[in-house]
Formats: sequence, structure tokens, C-alpha cells
Amino acid sequence: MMIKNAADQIVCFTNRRVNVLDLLAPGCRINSTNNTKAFDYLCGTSQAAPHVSGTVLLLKQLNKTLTPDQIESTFKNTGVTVGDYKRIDALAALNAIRDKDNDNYYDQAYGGNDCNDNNAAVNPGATEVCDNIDNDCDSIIDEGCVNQCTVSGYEQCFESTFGDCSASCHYAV
Ligand SMILES: [Ca+2]
Ligand SMILES: [Ca+2]
Ligand SMILES: [Ca+2]
Ligand SMILES: [Ca+2]
Repeated sequence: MMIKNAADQIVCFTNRRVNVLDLLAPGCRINSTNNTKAFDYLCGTSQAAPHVSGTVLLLKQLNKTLTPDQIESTFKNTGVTVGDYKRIDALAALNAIRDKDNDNYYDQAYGGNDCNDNNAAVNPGATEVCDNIDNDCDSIIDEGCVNQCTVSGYEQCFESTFGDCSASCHYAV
């Protein structure tokens, strides 16, 4: 862990030993409690470490099976680049867990309403199309599809989506 200030600058006294320190966290001019029952602005790893441990706690609250390696790689993958290092980004780290497909809808496993968090095209804001999957997460597959053959061998689904109607084709009456 290393130390940065509010401007995302690495402070001069930060240890920069390569292959030992590779993750930044806010640690300078941090307003926190002191030992005189008051508040104070301090710098150091004592200020930076709580930011990391607190963010680890948030990730573990989402998924307690996350391992230290998974958490570290999440921080590195989602962190903001500062020089040769990454500064932890708590919101981005959380979203990497609860919104893996990055469609701005959280996985149902984490209290969201994304019924498939591995497919960004599937979410409550998507348009239902005739593809045999529930695109808009309303628990109904292909609602609104019109099985009307307009060309022999094909059927027109909802709006402009076409599919193979060899299995079932319902002609308009
Ligand atoms: Ca998602
Ligand atoms: Ca999705
Ligand atoms: Ca649907
Ligand atoms: Ca569908």
C-alpha cells in the first residue's frame, strides 16, 4: 500500500519499492479521530490502511467467498492509474462484483434486477426480441412475438426480428 493525497498525487515520503508496493490508497491529510477525543488531519499508512480494509469489508459484504487474491486483483483491475500504480476505487471494485457485464444493472444475486449478469444485452431496460431468451428480465420469454409467416420458411417475430419457423408457424387469420 502506498499513500496519496486528495489530488491523487503520490506523496514524497511514500515507499516506492518495486514489486513490494503496488496499490495506492488515500493516506494524507485524512481527517479522523485522534487520541484526545478530537479530530485531526494526519498522513501515513495508519490513514491509508483503513481505506483498504474498509473497502475489503464492502466487497466481502457482497460476497463472503471472495479470496484475498480475488480482492487484490479486483482492486488492481478496477483501480485508477496513478503513475506506475493503481489507486483503489471502491465503487468500481464493488461494481466489478455486482455488475460483471457492466450494463448498469446489478446481478440478482446481489439484490439487483439483472437476470443475466454475464450478458450486457440482457437487462430490465432491454427490448424483448424473439430469440428464446428473456431479454428484459420480466420472467417471460419472447413476450409480444408475433408468429406470423410473411415469407415461406421464415416467421416475423416482434418488430423486425426474423427467425426459423420450421418448428411452428402460425399464419395470420
Ligand atoms: Ca449487470
Ligand atoms: Ca445483464
Ligand atoms: Ca421478457
Ligand atoms: Ca427474447
